[in-house]
Amino acid sequence: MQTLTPATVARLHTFAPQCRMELERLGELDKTSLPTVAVLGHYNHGKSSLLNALIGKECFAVSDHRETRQTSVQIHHGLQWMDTLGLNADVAGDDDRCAMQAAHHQCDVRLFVHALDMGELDAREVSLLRTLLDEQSATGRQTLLVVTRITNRSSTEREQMLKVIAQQVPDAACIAVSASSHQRGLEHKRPALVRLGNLNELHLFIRKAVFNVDQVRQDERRLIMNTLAQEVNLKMQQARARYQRAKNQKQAAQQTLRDRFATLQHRIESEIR
Ligand SMILES: Nc1nc2c(ncn2[C@@H]2O[C@H](COP(=O)(O)OP(=O)(O)OP(=O)(O)O)[C@@H](O)[C@H]2O)c(=O)[nH]1
Ligand SMILES: [Mg+2]
Repeated sequence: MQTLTPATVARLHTFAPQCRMELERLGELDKTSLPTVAVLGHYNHGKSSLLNALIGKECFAVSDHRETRQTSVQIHHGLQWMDTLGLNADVAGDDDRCAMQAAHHQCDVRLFVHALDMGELDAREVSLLRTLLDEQSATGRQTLLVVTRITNRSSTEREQMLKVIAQQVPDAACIAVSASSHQRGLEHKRPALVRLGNLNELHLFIRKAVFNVDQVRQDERRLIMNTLAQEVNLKMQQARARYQRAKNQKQAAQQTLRDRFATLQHRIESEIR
């Protein structure tokens, strides 16, 4: 597979700064890393709890207030599990940019986490999900909406709210889970509680998505290389057009000078005669 040298990448950053996102993603794709599954979403919605339940170990800190302050990665079961900073907590700061950068550049499967007891998705969540789903259509990189904390509501309320959410993002695949029911069910050996947690369905989704990661990465790489090639071609065409214009102007100026010289020569000759 053709890879770009660091010098070429540096030149492309200067030559086509609008392709910064593509170049950064390409840098990640060129590192042959394990498939990466990331959680993303508003702060305190249960992202870290969900990862702990998926891994089966308390690897990420959980609390009932804003907790995760930096992107962190744990390797388990042959995958990289990435916890990101909660969105909307640090409006003036850099948290949202860091979380979105991680989601865009560093991971293969995105789990967009929303707590059911917070009601329907807000406008920001809808907009972020749409961005990720549009990107999924273009590249094949998977995004799943994971609605968590489902047992904090009655089953009727739960069904109603899930319907509303499905209408907000009709094209999103969605799985409803309860990380805490899953964990408590395992702790107290209660299979029905584990089933209510519904983590098995989520594991299945992740397994399928990860199975396709190599192919998706190759397709994504090809897509980015095509975009870069198109950008370089466009810049070359623009440079050629500028060169041609400058050449034409130079020829026109030379012709004007030649004409003036001929007129002057003619006048001098007639004055001498
Ligand atoms: N009832 C219930 N509570 C949950 C569940 N998942 C998480 N919680 C609680 O929700 C709160 C937030 O959980 P975290 O996992 O720390 O949330 P987070 O999204 O990682 O938060 P930040 O790191 O601040 O972005 C904690 O009090 C958890 O115990 C769940 O499935 N059910
Ligand atoms: Mg967290």
